[in-house]
Amino acid sequence: MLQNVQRVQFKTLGDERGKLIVLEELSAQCPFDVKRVFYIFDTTPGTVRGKHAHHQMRQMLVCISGSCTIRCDLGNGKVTDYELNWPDQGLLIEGLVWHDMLDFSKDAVLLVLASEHYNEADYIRKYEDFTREVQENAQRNQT
Ligand code: T46
Repeated sequence: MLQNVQRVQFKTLGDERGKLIVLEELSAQCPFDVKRVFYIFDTTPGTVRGKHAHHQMRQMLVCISGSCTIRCDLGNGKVTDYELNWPDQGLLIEGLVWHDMLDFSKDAVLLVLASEHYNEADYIRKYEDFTREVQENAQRNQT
């Protein structure tokens, strides 16, 4: 498990009629104030999305249908792939994490709960800017 990335197992409610999962802001299921929800679906086969990090945004990713892989890179040589393939699995990404989304199944629907409204200024889209910020943070934390 990478620092800044956490798998979350959601509590499933349900009965003989089926299953139900509740994601509420500031709960154990989602520990931040949710300002935005978006979802990614009908992805072109073989495509890789993401390829960025965020300065501030916290997000919970849930593949509510099908499957996909989230590749998380901390910019210090630590890279981990997380497969999401069931609606009771969340991936909480906080802090500086370069993330790619890939290996989408045809039926994949990736739901994202976000802690901030959309703001392009929060994106780090160049990998070298990302590693520079990671190094600056590490130096700041040492002093
Ligand atoms: C992330 C991953 C997991 C908006 O106008 N508003 C929005 O809220 C979002 C999310 C996107 N857009 C526009 C910006 C682009 O012109 O939609 C277009 C596609 O966005 P993007 O290329 O950033 O999509 P992904 O799949 O690479 O990344 C998205 C989120 O943008 C990002 O925050 O962490 O999903």
